[in-house]
Amino acid sequence: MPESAQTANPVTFPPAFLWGAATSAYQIEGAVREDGRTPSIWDTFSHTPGKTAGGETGDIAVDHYHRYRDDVALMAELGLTAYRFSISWSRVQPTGRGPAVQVGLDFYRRLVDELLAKGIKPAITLYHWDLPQELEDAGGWPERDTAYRFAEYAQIVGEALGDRVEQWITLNEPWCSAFLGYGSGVHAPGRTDPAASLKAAHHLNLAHGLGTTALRSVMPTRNSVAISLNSSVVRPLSQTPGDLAAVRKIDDLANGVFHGPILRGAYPETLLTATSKVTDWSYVLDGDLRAIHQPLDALGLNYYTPTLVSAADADPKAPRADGHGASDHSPWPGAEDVAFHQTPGERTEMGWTIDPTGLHDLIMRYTKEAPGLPLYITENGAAYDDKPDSDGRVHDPERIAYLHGHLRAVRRAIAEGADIRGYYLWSLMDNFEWAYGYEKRFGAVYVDYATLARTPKSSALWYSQAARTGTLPALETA
Ligand code: IFM
Repeated sequence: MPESAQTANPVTFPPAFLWGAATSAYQIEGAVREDGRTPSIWDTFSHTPGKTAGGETGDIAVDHYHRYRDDVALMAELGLTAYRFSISWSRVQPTGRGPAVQVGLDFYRRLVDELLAKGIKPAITLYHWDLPQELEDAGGWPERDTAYRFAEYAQIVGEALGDRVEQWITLNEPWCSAFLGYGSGVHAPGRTDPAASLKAAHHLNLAHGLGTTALRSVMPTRNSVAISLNSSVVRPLSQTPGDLAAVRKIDDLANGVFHGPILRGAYPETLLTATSKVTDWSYVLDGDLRAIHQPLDALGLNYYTPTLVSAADADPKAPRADGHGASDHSPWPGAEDVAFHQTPGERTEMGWTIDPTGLHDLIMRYTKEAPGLPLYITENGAAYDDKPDSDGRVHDPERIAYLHGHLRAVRRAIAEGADIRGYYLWSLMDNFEWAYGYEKRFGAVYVDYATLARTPKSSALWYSQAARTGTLPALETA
């Protein structure tokens, strides 16, 4: 729709729609050695030479642990109505097992109280990739016991915060934990073992199921339990049978491996067949699928860009890598016959093509596949090379255009019947972007890494207006 038409037809959201922003513990907190916190796999990985850009770590990150009050005040000034953050497991349960450290839980109690006092709805993610190192030393996610440890941790946090936090997310993007962590090795713990990555995926699913049950055993029934999946929108390069088979394979490995057991109680047969040379799935024990297939209260969708694939033999020179970081090892076990392509169009600083139709398609897919399940966009956003002007302001029109396009796609899906309850912009502020270190800025708020001063970018002001009015501001006024 041209902008003039958009001004004539304002894009307005339902009154109860949540306007949020998201972060995660290791990316923002810093204070990695304070108050009894022990190393997580990301501390170990980022301190291993060559693993992150410039050897950067989350040691200080953006010092949110000490500045959380100011950060919450900033969210309130921006008019945000929701905030999604994650808990650092090793701050709460330093060895990954046994009793909780109260001082660790106290930090999150204070954060939640601050949010509630300002009328901002907290949404807790229990696991955003930072496994306590001690659990990795005991085998990590390929080890079944890690799922039981997660359930114990979920119960501890549910008991401590379930009285005041209604929205709960068990895992963030388990695909990344399993396949970037244990397959391609570009994420912590940096292992490159295709069989272990599938085993990790199963134990993450089991952790989600057992964690959901554990949370519900200690929390008021009004609370909502969800999972955030970075479900890929997989598209074929052409309509040939080979390219369509490539889509099936990647869709199973990106999506079906999680939503199969979680939403339907079964792994897709096509996934089991395609990976049969990599693993025999014998670690899926009797009762596991029942434990995983818990009714959900909502589903979180994280979306950035679509994935374009073909059969490898259609284009032998096409890359086998997919934009998830450089590695000689593939994060797609059993998919050596699939090639990945760059979707045409403008890209963000991550090299990810900007395509809001992917978000619309993703929402409509789950609207069909999980009828009646409320959806949240738990992450969406873009990295740009933002720099302050001479006046100290940070103008990021590209990010405004990105948010505008994607929020319009959300609104279109609502008009077509999708039950989307809220949107969490990734990210509230610039932060540690994993293997990319601090090079990629996803924040709506700019962070000066020398002083740690926060400055809302023009996108934050644009989003603030949307949050306050429930209507997307026109692009030209931004
Ligand atoms: O920064 C990450 C986040 O931790 C998980 N989802 C994708 C974001 C951008 O890469």
